[in-house]
Amino acid sequence: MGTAGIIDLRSDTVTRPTPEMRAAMAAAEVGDDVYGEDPTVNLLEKRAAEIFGREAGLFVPTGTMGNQIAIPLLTKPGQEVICESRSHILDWEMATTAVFSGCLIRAVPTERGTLTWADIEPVIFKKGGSFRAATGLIEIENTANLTGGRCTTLPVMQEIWANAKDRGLPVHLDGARIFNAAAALNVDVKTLTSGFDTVMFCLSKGLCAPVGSMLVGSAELMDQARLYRKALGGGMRQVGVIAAAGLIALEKMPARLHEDHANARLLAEELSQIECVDIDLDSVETNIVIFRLKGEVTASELVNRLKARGILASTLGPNMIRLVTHHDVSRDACVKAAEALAEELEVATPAK
Ligand code: TLP
Repeated sequence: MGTAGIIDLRSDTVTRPTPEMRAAMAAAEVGDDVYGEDPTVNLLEKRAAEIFGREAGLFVPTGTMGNQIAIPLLTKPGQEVICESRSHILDWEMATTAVFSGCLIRAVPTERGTLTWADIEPVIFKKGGSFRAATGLIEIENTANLTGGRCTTLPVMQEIWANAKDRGLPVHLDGARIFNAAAALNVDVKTLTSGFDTVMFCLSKGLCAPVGSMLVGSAELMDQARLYRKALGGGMRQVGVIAAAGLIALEKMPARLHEDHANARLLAEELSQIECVDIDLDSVETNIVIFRLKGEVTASELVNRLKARGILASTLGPNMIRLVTHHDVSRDACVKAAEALAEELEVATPAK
């Protein structure tokens, strides 16, 4: 195990497979998935498509690959992809949209960190012409990771889908944490994603699978997606050993995500009591807590002090910290982390 006693709040990507997953992995039936012959992968793809109400699904090694396969499926080189200015596809995917799709990202800053149709409409450019490239795609991230795990609600989505359809524009979902959004909004994932052309979601974050994400959409798009996956080196052979964990992630793990959300709220509420912490409690809708330090302590200093106490957190900037709750940090561990944060920051804040 090696990490016993560590409270790892850096990300929900750190979750380890559950004992049930490990048993299923050991027992998985496998075949060569590049030939379409891995029964466990085929079942996972079928179940993902059913749960999201789609014709087909594709198992991919990472969320990044899922997004970066969807973009060229829905665009042509030389087009623009509209997304929020702190989107994962812009800041955390190695400029692959430029490299593999030949598209430019049109980043739209918003106060809340999530797009509405009112944010999107003014930046759409459909005509093409001698100067500016035409819009090819709208991309939505739900939940929005780097703005605190905020959700885009169903009515906001419905307005975007309806208007995008009128304009003939496809819409892709980076739903790395769509099950967190569904749990927080109390809407099933099928309804919450019904108007997207393609949906990517991760099995490997809060759902605890060791590896893997899914892309779902029409059978025609998924046939093409399979070719792009191969082009990117994502043909995975006897990968049923991993898909077996993915099936448990998909079927069983979403039901417990509200526990992670309650733990994030606990951390956020404790943090809001600390004088040198700036936190917007309303932004904490799911399992991500982002806050700023107002005093002299920098984010990296605080992260180092926490690390010395066995608590891991991420910096998102000189004064910004991210904590992510998940299956492998219990309520008690979150209480401990909140106490440690208060102690470190109260020591750090000069007494009045
Ligand atoms: N997010 C990771 C890091 O890359 C930042 C994290 O720790 O949160 N979309 C979203 C919204 C994501 O948060 C992530 C991963 C991805 C896509 C990419 O997934 P992977 O890591 O499987 O490529």
